[in-house]
Amino acid sequence: MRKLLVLFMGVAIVIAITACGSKEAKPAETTAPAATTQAADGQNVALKATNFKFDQAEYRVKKGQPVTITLDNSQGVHGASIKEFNVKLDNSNKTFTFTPDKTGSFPITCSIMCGSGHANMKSTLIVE
Ligand SMILES: [Cu+2]
Repeated sequence: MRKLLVLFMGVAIVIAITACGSKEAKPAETTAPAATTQAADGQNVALKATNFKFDQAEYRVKKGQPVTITLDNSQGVHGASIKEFNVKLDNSNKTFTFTPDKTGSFPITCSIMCGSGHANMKSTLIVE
């Protein structure tokens, strides 16, 4: 009876090791091309957020070229949203790359209820 138990445990250990092994082989997915490679021939917009504003009233980019937009919360906890281009940034998702396919002025708003100045926390993305 004892031998059977030892054998069973041995099998369990082997299964555990092979299961772990297959997990470790995976992280290749996370090493997808970094945003910096796209930034080389693209445009960068850095939104610096404080209580209760973004550091610029407007940010200008060009149509048809990739834009990497980044949120930097230097004071408080804010989010940034540009509905037109499905941009939704916050502390757990600080950067996003998209290619604006139209020109115009698009509102950038704070997407997190951050306090008394939240409603006034607005800026504009201008696509030229
Ligand atoms: Cu807010």
